[in-house]
Amino acid sequence: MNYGYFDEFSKEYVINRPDTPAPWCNYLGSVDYGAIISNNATGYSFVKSGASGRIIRFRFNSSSNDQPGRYIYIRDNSDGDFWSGSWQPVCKPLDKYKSECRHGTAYTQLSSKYRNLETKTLYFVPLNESHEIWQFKIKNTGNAQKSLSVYGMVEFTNHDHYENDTVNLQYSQFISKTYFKGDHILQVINENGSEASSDVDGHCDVMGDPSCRFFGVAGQTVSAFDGERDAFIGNYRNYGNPIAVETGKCSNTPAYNCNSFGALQIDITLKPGEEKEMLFVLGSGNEAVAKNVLEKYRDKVSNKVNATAGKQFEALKKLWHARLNNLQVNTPDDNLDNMVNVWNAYQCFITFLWSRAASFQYCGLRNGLGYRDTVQDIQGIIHLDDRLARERLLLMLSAQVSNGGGLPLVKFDHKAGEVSTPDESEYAKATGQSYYRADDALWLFPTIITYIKESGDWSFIDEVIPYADKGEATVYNHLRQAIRFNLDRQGNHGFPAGLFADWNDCLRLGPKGESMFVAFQLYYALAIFKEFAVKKSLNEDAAWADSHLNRLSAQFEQFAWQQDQYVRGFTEDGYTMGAKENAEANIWLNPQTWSVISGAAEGDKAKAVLNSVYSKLNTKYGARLFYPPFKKYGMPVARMVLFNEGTKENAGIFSQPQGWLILAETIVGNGNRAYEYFTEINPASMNDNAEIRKLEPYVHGQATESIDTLNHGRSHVHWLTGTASTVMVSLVNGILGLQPQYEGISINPCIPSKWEAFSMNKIFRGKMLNIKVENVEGVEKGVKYIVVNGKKSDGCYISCEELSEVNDILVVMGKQKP
Ligand code: IFM
Repeated sequence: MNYGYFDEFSKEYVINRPDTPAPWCNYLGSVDYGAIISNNATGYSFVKSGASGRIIRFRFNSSSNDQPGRYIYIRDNSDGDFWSGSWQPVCKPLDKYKSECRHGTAYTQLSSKYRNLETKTLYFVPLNESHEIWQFKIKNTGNAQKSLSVYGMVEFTNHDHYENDTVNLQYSQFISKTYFKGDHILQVINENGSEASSDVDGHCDVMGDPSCRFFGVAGQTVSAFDGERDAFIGNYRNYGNPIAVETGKCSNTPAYNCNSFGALQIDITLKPGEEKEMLFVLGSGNEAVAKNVLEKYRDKVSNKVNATAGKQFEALKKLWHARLNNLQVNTPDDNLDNMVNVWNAYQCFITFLWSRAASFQYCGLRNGLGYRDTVQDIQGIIHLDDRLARERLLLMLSAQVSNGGGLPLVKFDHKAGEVSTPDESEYAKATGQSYYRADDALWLFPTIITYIKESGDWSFIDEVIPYADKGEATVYNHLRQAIRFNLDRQGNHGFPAGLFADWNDCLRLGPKGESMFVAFQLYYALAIFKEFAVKKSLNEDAAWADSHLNRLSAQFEQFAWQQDQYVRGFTEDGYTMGAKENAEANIWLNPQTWSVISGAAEGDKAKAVLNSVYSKLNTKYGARLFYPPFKKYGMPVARMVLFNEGTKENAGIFSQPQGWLILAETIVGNGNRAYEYFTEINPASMNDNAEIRKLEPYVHGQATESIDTLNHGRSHVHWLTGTASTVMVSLVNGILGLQPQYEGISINPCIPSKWEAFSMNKIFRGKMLNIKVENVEGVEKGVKYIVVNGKKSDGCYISCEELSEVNDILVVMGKQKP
């Protein structure tokens, strides 16, 4: 069953049935003002932080698909019938009420048709602003004049801090008030607090300081208001039947010692064919800010909505589309195109921007950037915006501790050179994290090499960057330290220790237990470091890296290899995790894929481990993290036993590693299998089975339930997941084969053999590459020759010198001469 479709031309996903299996969401805004909105206008907004800057309420995990949100009600005053611009919360019967939701790049437009009245509401946050716009238009498509009341509403939080608002009611209900100010409702929290410490936006996250929000309207006159929630909704009622809308009259009640609210009633008449517009504006700031903001959107003479919001919206769309247009592809698979061109790319940016802060599952309490997550997230946007990637990389390098490890949590107000580390109690107190992870800083290697090769910015390697705690070093030496961190912390076989966790949050291998995932990551890091050392002509460094590469290779063979698979690790008490003879978890996905990605397993070995994965771990919705799930073995080392079998880290189809699997398959040249895996997990491929997957068919989720559950194929935890970047990398670098090099680019696709041709338009170092790939011989991998602006050459490499501003490139795949 489907609930919508991809409009690739407009870069939008269109939902034409509002009763989706879960709220299907979109993100609006920037890191200064963020908002999440569903196809039914539910969701919330916050300034800077979902946890400490929350401005409107949202009830996580509630029934009715999580409410409330940004609702606009319409009442026909001729008979009192009322409905909403989004299907929820009034939920008129779907045979009479038609709706459409268009989720676009940082905007959402909801349309409704009911009783010869059409509404359109465009929700967005203008660039560089701390407020959101709901541009509402209503048109009379019937033959009779209509007398209507329109009500815009928001439920404010009583406190900036989400937790205080939710649980500390004996405090938070008594610090908030609302005032009606003609064109807006002003909410003031801690009115008698210290004005001096309030910041310019009137927003504060320090308890006791004043904080203000406003909800106003431009373009129409307010007839009545409600500043208190229960005055608007009424007792024993809900958002579906507010008393104010039912009776047609807000009661002009401000809030004092209760739940602050913003409801504005606008009474209008519409002649046949007439359309009226009004702009609801929700934001953070005091009365002066509110007046200024609202002023900006109305024409001084007519008092109607002026062109400002329209221009802001165009600028927003232009910015996002320009970003995405840096790579556009046209393959035989529209579902793949939709992901590469719009949705996977957009999800990468959203995950990059919001980390794991705010969604319908993350309520914002994680107030900082997880080291490994963030360094991986960067990889997903490098091919589209290397400058943004560079900025974030600098931040993450400055959050590396001088001992080489990464800070588990990088606070949003990180101050390099001044922070405490997991070795100190202050850090644990401030972040709740008191241990190093084994893998954090190792993620820097693939991200940095990808950044340098995409941008051509080789000088980055010599940039001097402070450490989080003390001292500074070049990027090159930061990387050396990262390697040392793992060399200094080894277990009994000479592999890196698993410490508090590796990529798998649930695996506590400890200071003497060993992680093969980290061992392969270390191998990869050493290979990249050696490549940098050779490029810098630092022979001793190259030899040092080489000696460790050789040592690790021998150890893999001696201790970790079992016929056609690698084990997952060793516990401190000598148990081999992921050994064939184990009753539970006897084959794991990540060590197999990472043995290939790292280059440690090549040729037959690489093929063998991937065959083992295919035969033992694959399902129709992706590969399991391991098999069989833990039921008996578990605590304290394998904490995933706490999850139900087949779920998340306990042998679920964890989504992020699927990207590594696809990439590994492309490395060995299995284009058919890489594509098969991609199709299994591509959200767009599930568009017509949306009732099984449940999650938005345009974004990856954190995990999908495996065959061992009652709901094989159901996915969970939308939007903010490392899957966005791993799958993106596997598509761009692996399947499409776009592989930038220091002085040029290789185009070496690995595709399903049935693809006869495809094309790509990529901006590379400011130049346009118009690439056509032909595959008449039906191979999976291998380029016979390439033609650049009419000049033919063997292989798949193009040097920068060959490139003009705009380039016609033909890549001819086929069997290579022996
Ligand atoms: O790697 C982690 C990530 O950092 C947070 N989510 C779960 C992943 C696997 O445990």
